[in-house]
Amino acid sequence: MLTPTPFIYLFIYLLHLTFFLSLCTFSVLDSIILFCCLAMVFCVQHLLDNVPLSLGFLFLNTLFIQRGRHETTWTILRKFGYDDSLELTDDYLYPQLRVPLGSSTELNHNGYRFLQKLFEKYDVDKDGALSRLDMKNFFSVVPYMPWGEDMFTTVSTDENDYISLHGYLCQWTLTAYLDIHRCLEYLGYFGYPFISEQESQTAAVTVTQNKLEDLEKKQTQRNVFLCKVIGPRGTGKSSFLQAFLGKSLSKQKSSTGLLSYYTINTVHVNNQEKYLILYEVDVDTEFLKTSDAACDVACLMYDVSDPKSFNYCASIYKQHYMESGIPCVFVASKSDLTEQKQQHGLSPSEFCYKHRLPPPLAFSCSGPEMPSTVIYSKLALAAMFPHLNGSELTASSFWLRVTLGAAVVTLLGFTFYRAFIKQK
Ligand SMILES: Nc1nc2c(ncn2[C@@H]2O[C@H](COP(=O)(O)OP(=O)(O)O)[C@@H](O)[C@H]2O)c(=O)[nH]1
Ligand SMILES: [Mg+2]
Repeated sequence: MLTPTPFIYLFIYLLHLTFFLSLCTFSVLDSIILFCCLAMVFCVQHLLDNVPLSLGFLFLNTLFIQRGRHETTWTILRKFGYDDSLELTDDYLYPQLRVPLGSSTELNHNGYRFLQKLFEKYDVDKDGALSRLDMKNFFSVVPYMPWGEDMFTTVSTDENDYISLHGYLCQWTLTAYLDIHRCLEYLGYFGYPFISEQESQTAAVTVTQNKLEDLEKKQTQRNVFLCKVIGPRGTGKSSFLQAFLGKSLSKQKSSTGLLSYYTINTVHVNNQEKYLILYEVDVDTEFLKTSDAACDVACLMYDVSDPKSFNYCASIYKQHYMESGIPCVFVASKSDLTEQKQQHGLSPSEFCYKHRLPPPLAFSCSGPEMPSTVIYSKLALAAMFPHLNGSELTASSFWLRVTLGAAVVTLLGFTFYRAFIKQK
């Protein structure tokens, strides 16, 4: 057996390199290259027992792939006895990422840039949307389709019901927030580390600071917030979620797709664009554990035309949110209908006043026009600044006015006093 020295390794790799760099520009010669490549690999492997050739071998195949000659790499692999069922290693697909309790996961600039480039690559007709066929091609490198039919009611779509770039980025944001390990796996299948020249998929992700630290500092760097929309069945929660995607009630009724429990879109808060996730919760089916209440803002929804509905919201608030520190916003849905007196002892406004909550926000999506987005921005605002609940905001502006008034009175008093002294 030959004892290889570092010089021999270098010589072999240089030989590989020179050979391929000089020939691979001639695409017709691919088969000759392949033949020589295999011959060389076999010969050298035969000569040098256990010599680690994987680096050179990978380099050659990377060259082929980069030049769009994928079939050559497949031919090489088949020559070595592999079939179509190649699997990536778990180490590669599932890189370690620690997400401490109280932190969340978001895609960062690297991640969005990579995903946008992928979108542009698969948007063959360049119409700014992925058709069903584009989507199928897009996910052909993943062993299973990660997003189901409900994706079309989770994010905004264009007039053909195709996924727009905005909707696509929203869907990725949701995946990164809800299941980061799944998200890293997909990024792995799409070749993120190689294409973006990063060590692993984790470079596309940011783990946010603990929420408690945000609360202490009264500010946050987060870009994605979760809002639970809670209320009895029939209140209009699903409609509220779909209205967030810009669909009025009549438009919602004309679409037949499977309704998602999640929707995600962007909102503007203090001139910043943030992602807001809405998650629908039926009070009668969920809320078995305290952890079910966890979110960045709770939207407690009652139906103005149903006298019993506010009772449910009030009891959920008292049981799960009153002491939680989670900001709560009451929403009076179906405000286009005649308001009925709620059976609860206090009226919704009195209840909110008593608990130092902002007064209920009226909402309706029954009109033909696109539903207003104001209410969603208010929810995101409450999520971003949990320490400023509505009543505190009102209170602070009240104290601001008192302070300003006192300052003006003092100034006037001082001016009169000076004038009086001068006259004397
Ligand atoms: N008039 C009116 N009806 C609404 C409005 N929003 C939803 N609905 C209707 O209320 C019913 C229940 O709505 P849905 O969103 O399914 O309630 P969920 O069970 O809380 O998800 C449906 O028939 C909707 O058409 C609204 O703003 N105005
Ligand atoms: Mg529903």
